[in-house]
Amino acid sequence: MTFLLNAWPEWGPIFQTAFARHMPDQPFSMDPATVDPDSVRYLMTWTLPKELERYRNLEVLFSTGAGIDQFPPNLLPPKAQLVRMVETGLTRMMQEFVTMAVLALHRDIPAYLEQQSRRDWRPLPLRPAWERRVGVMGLGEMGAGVLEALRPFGFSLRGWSRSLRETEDMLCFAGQEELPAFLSGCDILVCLLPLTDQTRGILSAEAFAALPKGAGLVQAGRGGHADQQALLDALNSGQLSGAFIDVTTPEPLPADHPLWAHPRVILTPHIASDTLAEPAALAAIDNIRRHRAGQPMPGLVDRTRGY
Ligand code: NDP
Ligand code: OXD
Repeated sequence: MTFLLNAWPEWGPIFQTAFARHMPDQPFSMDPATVDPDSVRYLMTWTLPKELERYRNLEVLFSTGAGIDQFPPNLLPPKAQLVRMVETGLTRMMQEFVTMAVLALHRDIPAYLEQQSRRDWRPLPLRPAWERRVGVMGLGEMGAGVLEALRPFGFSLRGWSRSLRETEDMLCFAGQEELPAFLSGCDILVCLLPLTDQTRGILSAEAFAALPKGAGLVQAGRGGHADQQALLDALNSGQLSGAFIDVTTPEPLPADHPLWAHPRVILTPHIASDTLAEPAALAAIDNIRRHRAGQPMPGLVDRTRGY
């Protein structure tokens, strides 16, 4: 019943300590060369290891991240359950990043950075938070966490998901048919969707055109959500007044890609949030306990939905 960790070497001692303290009966290994492949019941990894098919008795495949789109569906063991990372540290770091980006867009920081580069000292019209509409695509662990963090600033909040939410303190939209209505009221749009067949390319020319003129964008989902040419066109035409882009296709972008040098873009190397070793170990231990007891595991992926 081994738990095999395929991750950064520095995670090893942290997991070892956590298992020794909280689940001493659980065999733990980081070494595919010495582990008995038939004993591997649990595997935690970011990408699928090449020897995956040796683990014939694998029961749960844990992603070290919130996303599972890095796992090619056709290579996944058909019987293993798939669990993505759900832990509060990951959500809290995303709350920090998106709050920082939304406030920066709200207070026209991309425009002021451009003005500064021209030594242009010129105040732009101020707009209070209660007159700014912020919309979040994806209302899961990340999206819901971000909305909670934005609430105290008094923005007018809205959210879009696959299934309709019932909340009193924001406008909720659901499904493809309500997407244009949702987008038309987003002065700042935050993308926190998983990448699936349904969401690939969702930040399209049509979507950007549906936003109010001069909207801001925070793209922290996956690079595959955005049509990058449509994104550039929207920035160049002023349809988008500024963007924080944390995820791209490919990562990193080629050195000559226009997004690197765009005056209205703040580009970060996929750091909106990240999983830390200790909470990841604790999340794994909690899930193994639940799995052994036949209880539902937080982060269990519905393979038919793709997230
Ligand atoms: P969840 O699975 O908890 O939430 C996904 C949300 O997206 C749900 O609200 C779901 O709707 C909605 N959704 C899925 N498909 C559609 C669709 N076709 N149309 C409308 N809404 C849809 O995921 P998390 O919140 O934990 O993570 C979301 C994503 O954030 C990750 O998959 C990853 O891409 C990204 N991420 C990026 C990081 C970074 O550093 N840049 C770090 C961590 C995550 P419903 O509620 O109806 O099911
Ligand atoms: C994740 C990520 O999916 O860091 O956790 O992108």
